[in-house]
Amino acid sequence: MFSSKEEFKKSFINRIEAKGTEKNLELAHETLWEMTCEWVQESWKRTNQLYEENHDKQLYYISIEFLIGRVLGQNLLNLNFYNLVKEGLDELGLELSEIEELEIEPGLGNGGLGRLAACFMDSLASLELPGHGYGLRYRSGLFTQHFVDGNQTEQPTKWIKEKNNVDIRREDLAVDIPYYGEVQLVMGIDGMHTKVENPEWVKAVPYDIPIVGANGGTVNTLRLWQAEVSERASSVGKEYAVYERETAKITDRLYPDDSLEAGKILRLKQQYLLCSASLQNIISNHKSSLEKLPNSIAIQINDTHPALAVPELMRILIDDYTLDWEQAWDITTRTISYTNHTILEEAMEKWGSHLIQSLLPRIYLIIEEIDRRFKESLQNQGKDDETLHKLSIIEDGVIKMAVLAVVGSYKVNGVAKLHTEILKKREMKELNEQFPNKFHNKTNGITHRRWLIKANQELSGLITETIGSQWMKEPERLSELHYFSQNQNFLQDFQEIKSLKKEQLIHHLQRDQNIIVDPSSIFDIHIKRFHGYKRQLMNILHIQMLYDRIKRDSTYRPYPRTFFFGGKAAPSYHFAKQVIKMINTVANKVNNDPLARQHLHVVFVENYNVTHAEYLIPAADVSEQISTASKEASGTGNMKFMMNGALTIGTFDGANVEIFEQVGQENAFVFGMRAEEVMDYEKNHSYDPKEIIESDVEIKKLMEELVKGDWTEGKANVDFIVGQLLHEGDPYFVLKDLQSYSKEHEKILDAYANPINWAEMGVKNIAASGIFSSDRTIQQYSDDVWQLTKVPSMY
Ligand code: GPU
Repeated sequence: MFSSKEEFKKSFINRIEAKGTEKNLELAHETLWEMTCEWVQESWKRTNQLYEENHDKQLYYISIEFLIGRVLGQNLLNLNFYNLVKEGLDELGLELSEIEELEIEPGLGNGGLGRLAACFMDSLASLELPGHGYGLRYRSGLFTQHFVDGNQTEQPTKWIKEKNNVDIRREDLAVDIPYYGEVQLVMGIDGMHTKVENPEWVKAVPYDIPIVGANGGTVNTLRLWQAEVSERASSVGKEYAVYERETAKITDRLYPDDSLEAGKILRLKQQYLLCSASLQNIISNHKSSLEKLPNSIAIQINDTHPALAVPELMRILIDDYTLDWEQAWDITTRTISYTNHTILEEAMEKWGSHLIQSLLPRIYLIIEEIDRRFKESLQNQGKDDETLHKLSIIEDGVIKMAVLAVVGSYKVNGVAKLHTEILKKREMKELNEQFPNKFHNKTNGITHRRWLIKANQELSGLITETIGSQWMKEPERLSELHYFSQNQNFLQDFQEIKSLKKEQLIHHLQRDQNIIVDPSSIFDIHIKRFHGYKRQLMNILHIQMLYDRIKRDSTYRPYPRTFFFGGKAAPSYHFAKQVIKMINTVANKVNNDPLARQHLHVVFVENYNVTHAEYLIPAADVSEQISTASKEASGTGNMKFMMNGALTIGTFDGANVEIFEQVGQENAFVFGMRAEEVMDYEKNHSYDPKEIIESDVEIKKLMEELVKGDWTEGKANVDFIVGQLLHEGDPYFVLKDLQSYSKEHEKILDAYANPINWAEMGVKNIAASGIFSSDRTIQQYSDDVWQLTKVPSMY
């Protein structure tokens, strides 16, 4: 450790010189990384020692995704070394930000769910709570996206390097995972036991990533499993080379395509490896007092991908530790809790029984027994067939993972108030009635350390100058800014910082993708995964409307706007890919039209990821949160924008509802259908987009142009878009909400015309955003679900 800039510089130079090679940025990165690892190491060791000595209750957060983003800068910041290192390097003629740019971010997640897990890790460590993550170490993270003729192409992202990786291999903690085999009863000294004979063993090797909390005192662990051939695999019933290949595939990539059976087996193998390896690892540390397990650990499963944790914990307790069913069930259902992240029917995981039965025969028997006992108890309570059907875990040869997760957990939560209400009143109504105290809400949050302190150091600095630094520890104190929302000097400073962040984004995009943007335009940003319900299509249709208005009406000359898009489509999600293609086509047309270009600019940021987000969000004036009401469980991008002073244009969906509640609807742009309305239309099948088209001349004209192919390139593109809007009945109510969306955009222009007023609204958003820190979310989980105790790091 060092305590001054001079010491840092000395130590840095010594190390560089000891390497004796040519000096370059790469070498500086390597050196700084090594130094950071050493600083982290000390606290990591001490944190683990403390946990062991005190027997503190530990939380384990199991998730198929952890979208952690770049690590170096965030670690330096949490260690409180960032500024010192930055200044030290400056004096040596090096730019810390350039060194940071050399890090390839590990894309171990798709979007919101994975980024939430990463924010939670940061908050747990920062609140000095004993909470760790378990995930998978995919060799290729989320694919790299490129556009070729406007179409998305996908390339594997190799993030693992030869050396200096962010994680540390722990060979000593490897465990074996059994697949296939035959279940047999064997006689032991204390009676009959179940055993799986001749399984195909795969070794799971953990790689640990230190999670550095604020001020560097607490360092928790994110443990990622990698599949490898097992030493016990000599007797596999197939050719060894085939076994080797199949094994390597297990942790090869995130969400392998599961449209075919082989892909389904692979996903199931991943899920089981994650659950079994994590639970074996957890239990090996607690085997001396298994009856007390619910007092010494809590396990949170992040959606249903890790729902096999329920039968796997049962298996370990019964088969490996000879507990009887009742005891094991009691322990399991007081240890595991579950978070639901969606009500979209197509996203609810279901597995064919035959798949689980053949790949995981013992697990299948346990699920069957859980289901049998549950059904028996329901029948004893006199439940009708309809209720039995809703509550069954196994039905018609299918296993419903969400029901398994609810039955096997002591607490179940949704991720925003509206979402939890929909779960309780509709999607999981019968389950909620059966287990009235199980369901609760935990509105998502984001770590203000990455999304404000790190991503917007200038704004953080201004906030600290204005209200002191206590807000960093207690983000709800951002409310003290409210008072300054009338202060002209403060508003001016805020505006200057916004301009600066715009310049930084422009510089970043120019370097990365050779895009040039007008810094004085309104930055209107729509970044998230591509999905029908997120309605990127509505945004681009609106841009077409604006283009038409500019062309048609010589008095319509709106203030210049740059519409940014960013996001990836799942490789097999054809409709989403067609929307991407269409946005690129529209961008081409609009950006190359000399008249329209003076008012509109469409920018599609290629390969949207955490790093791009850190540039985009602080530069935003307008945050697009326009999902079909009821479909977005929470959203978390919405919170990041708000915290950086962007104004939201959004529907009453997910956490938007709570954002509007906090900041007041007068400081946001709210439009569109309510969740109730959408769900009623869906229930009665009573929405007909043709009625909208017939009754609205502007939309009618737009549709005619679309059909003619004015806005698309290639027949497939027209067919998909028109097919969705017309023949498939516009399932996400794009046309229905289009005019109210457009009106709200006009209000944005009016508001922006008064810059001081606009800044005032932005500041009010920042002031109201503290509650959306994931520190609040994590504290609530801890109080209501996990019952963790703070372990002061004494640092
Ligand atoms: N979400 Br299910 C994902 O990112 N991936 C998933 O597989 C599922 C949900 C998202 C929700 O769509 C989003 O609304 C929410 O904010 C986020 O999870 C975190 O809860």
